[in-house]
Amino acid sequence: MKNKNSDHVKISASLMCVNWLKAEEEIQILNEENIDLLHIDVIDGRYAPDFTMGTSIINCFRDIFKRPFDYHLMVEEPSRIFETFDIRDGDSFAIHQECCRNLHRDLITLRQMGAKVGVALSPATPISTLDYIIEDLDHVLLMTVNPGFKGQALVPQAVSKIKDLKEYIDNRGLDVAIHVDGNVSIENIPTMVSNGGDTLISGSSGMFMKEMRLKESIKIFREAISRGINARS
Ligand code: S6P
Ligand code: MG
Repeated sequence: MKNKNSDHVKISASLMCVNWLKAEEEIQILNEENIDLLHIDVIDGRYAPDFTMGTSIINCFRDIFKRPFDYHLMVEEPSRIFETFDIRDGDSFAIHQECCRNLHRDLITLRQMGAKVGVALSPATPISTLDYIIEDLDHVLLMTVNPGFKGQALVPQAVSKIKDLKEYIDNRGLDVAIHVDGNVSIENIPTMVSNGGDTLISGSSGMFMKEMRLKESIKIFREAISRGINARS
């Protein structure tokens, strides 16, 4: 049986939410604190508003962060840019269901390039769009805000969607992890975890907060995860 909720909920820290004026220092803290993954948002200004980082920026952090990269491509037809990434052992990519005319082919291509693969769903995209593809995935990235900016308000119905997705995966006896991305705040974390989140994307609302030191917010973030694990049935 797969997707048994384990007691280790992973944290994937969002690079676009670090304080860019002291980015290296903050990444070193993520290493010291054993943060599992670095979440790399790539936005094309078409599928989602704004632009984030290209590989000249992303690759600056390649050797600083000591663990795998967790790419999230909010890009129309992302296969156009797969070749630009320096894919290393353990790296994963989530590509949007809404952006790929040949989703299965794109996932196979990424796998052949050595990456683990996931599909991202925007809040309004139904779970049923994963029919016939779920068996091929390592993870599903559920967005709990609309793709684009940091610091957005939660889309509340996307939190119950985590529970529905967990049931969907368990009913099929699969081992596909659930990643939760968007407004992962201290207040929202326990429900996101008890509903079945396996990896949380930590951004501006739960980890990179102006008024709190990073080490302190990581501690509080982990305590909120523990409350969520304890609340699992
Ligand atoms: C949003 C992107 C996210 C953000 C993160 C922001 O399009 O996919 O990964 O970086 O969610 O976090 P927060 O806490 O500001 O919502
Ligand atoms: Mg993201």
